[in-house]
Amino acid sequence: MVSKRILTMQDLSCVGQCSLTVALPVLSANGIETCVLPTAVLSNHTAFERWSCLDLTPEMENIMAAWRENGFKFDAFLLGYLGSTSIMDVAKICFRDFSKEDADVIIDPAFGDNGKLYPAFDGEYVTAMAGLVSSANIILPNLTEACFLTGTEYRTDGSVTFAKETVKRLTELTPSDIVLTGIERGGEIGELIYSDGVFSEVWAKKLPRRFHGTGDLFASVFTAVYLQSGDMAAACEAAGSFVASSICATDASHTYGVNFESVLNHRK
Ligand code: PXL
Repeated sequence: MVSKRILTMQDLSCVGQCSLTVALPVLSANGIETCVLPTAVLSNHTAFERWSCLDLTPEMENIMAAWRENGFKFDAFLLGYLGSTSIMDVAKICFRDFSKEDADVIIDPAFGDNGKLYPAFDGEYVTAMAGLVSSANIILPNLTEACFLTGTEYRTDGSVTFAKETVKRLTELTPSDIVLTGIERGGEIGELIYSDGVFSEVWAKKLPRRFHGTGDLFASVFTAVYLQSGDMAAACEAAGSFVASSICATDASHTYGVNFESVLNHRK
């Protein structure tokens, strides 16, 4: 069987269980040939007090020049935390030059959570991402990102009607399918899927603890299952369940990411 080949483009945080250090093992363990285009090298993710960051935009261009000569093409792309607006222009060139026919472009905007932007980002980054999502065929924003992208005030009252209105506003930015992640109602957490003009919802029991990097984990499992099944609801269910198992496997003293490795490895 020929496996699908994906290119995942996101930062390499050396410590912190997020972005590439999550996407690479998860996609590979799911049988997908996983190629990487690191967009930046950070000492660790930006929820730690200090971090260093080297923007790799110039090297990405060198890498892509070699790839053109080698004739590489990809069946799919998964984008997460990129790091700077210049990388978004590189990403568009990358889709143009390295897509196999009908390649899937899955973009997790990955710039904020809990109503706030991550520390390294500002309005300019959000505007550039609002432009980039027009190239996607699936986007995976959380409610914070959906609100920033559409200029909507963030609300935490768990209204599915508000989530639907926000998704409708996102359709003005992109023709893609939309999976709004991590929406909450009562004791549940779920996804709102918008595809071909139709909404559907996936719900699961919400766990009381929150950790960093769970959005990246969700996006990686979602992408793996979606590429194999073409079923967005099944991909949301699998991703939600994997994230929940990883949270349950994480010790309370471990604060910067989740113990997804033990779940990948089928150990308790
Ligand atoms: O998990 C998202 C993420 C990825 N990469 C870096 C981050 C964050 C979230 O803060 O800082 C560098």
